[in-house]
Amino acid sequence: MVRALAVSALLLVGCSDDAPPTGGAGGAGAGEGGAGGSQSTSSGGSSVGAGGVGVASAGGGGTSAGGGGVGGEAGFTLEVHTSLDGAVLVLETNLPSSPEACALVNGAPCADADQDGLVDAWEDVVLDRLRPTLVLDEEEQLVSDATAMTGIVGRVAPVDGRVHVYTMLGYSKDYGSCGGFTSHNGDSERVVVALEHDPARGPGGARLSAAYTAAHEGTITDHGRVFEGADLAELSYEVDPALLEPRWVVFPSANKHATYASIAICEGISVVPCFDEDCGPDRVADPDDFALLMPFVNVGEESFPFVTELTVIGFPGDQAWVDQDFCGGLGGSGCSSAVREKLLVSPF
Ligand SMILES: [Ca+2]
Ligand SMILES: [Ca+2]
Ligand SMILES: [Ca+2]
Repeated sequence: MVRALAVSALLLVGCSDDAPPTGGAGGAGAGEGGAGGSQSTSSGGSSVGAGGVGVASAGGGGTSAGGGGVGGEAGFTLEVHTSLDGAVLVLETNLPSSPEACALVNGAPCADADQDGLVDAWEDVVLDRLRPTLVLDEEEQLVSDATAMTGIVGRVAPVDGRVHVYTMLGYSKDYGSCGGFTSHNGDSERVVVALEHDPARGPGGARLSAAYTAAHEGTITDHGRVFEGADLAELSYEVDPALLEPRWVVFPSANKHATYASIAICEGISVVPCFDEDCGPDRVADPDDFALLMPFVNVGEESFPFVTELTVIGFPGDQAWVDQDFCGGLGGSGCSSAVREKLLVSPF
């Protein structure tokens, strides 16, 4: 059953930074979850998965590290905020992204267990705050499928002078189109963002530099898109109801889960009749029931993984770093593309 995130009315956030001080508590809680250390962080994020909605997931993670669990050391209080600078999402945090800078901050969690040159707790903050909320179509079957599982397999790594944030959007099933045609176990979709360091936002500050939404990736009907420069203004944001700060929103097509940056882009795509794309909850009593913030797990890097097998995020038998089809924890054949390629292939 989908745990719907209570998203109040998809408020478009127009202006820059208005970060409410109280919202910070939620943010910090989330972040501290991440700060708990690489391993626990990852599982913290995912265990949330079992329990509840993404935002809760953040908080859930927080419990592991919360209350000074951050290495058990006093003297560092994680601060995390998101805001919009014009049309560009920015992340502000006092946790440095580089282990060298982090080592100079008393009490900060600086482990880099996946050895990619980024503080693991910072990677978790990024996944927590920059992963998108999914706004589903009113005909999306997973909303009423009590057996449905969803979860994000995440990787954060330096690539070509920027930081890439890979989020494999995992669904236990692709329900197919045209009455179940092309349905299969496991659905591995993704979005990817590239970040640039933004020192004005603190030692871990970052701003969105590019975003990619995958839609039928690698097929003849591939409608994936890269947003960069002025096109970043086409992305959609909501006020996260738990954090009261902006969060990215994307729109998966009904039952196939191709991911679009806006309803207009989704519904502007027509392939062939009956295979066209529908996005967004139209004519429903409560749109909040169709907002989904998936729990996440940071799987580290291929050479130094935090997680390999994906039971922790609800997909037993599936693998993060093996070149095998993703079956959404259900097994079978004719499933979806390997998670590994969703984490390693740059769309930029
Ligand atoms: Ca790292
Ligand atoms: Ca990493
Ligand atoms: Ca799909």
